[in-house]
Amino acid sequence: MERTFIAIKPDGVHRGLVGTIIGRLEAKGFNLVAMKMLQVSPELAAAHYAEHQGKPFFNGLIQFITSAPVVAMVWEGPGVIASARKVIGATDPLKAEPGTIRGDFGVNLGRNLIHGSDGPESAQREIDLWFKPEERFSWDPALKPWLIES
Ligand code: IDP
Ligand code: MG
Repeated sequence: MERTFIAIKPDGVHRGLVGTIIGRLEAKGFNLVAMKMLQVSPELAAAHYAEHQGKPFFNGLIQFITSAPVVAMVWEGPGVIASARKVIGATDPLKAEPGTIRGDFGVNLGRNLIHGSDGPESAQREIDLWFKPEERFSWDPALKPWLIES
């Protein structure tokens, strides 16, 4: 079963949207298999956003993501990597469709509330970066037969 890394960024925490955001992923039918709140170190931030090193927004992004606690999670489900990106919406909240998290709750690119892995390789890399194996859980939701046809 596929897994993806999701983080509620400092703006989502400050704005009291943690429950709403988690609720959307739960309601979709995905399965929460790891979760913690943490203050991100500059080292973790730089490793997480390594692909953006050197871009004009990089320093501001690192400053922002380390400025207050984040809620880091791993979600599991069929096709969860691409589907969670759809639930999250386009990077720029002004371009994100209504019904998506960014489309419904954001107005600014630098304050877009949530991160989601963009593919299988980044998902694996980010899960390994943020969570030790013993912090991840494998469990079958009681509703599984009603979510997934066997
Ligand atoms: P994604 O989060 O939708 O995958 P990326 O292009 O990977 O988008 O960018 C990572 C994060 O960097 C974005 O979520 C956003 O917070 C920030 N970011 C991207 N482009 C800009 C920009 O042009 N200005 C400010 N922040 C940006
Ligand atoms: Mg990205």
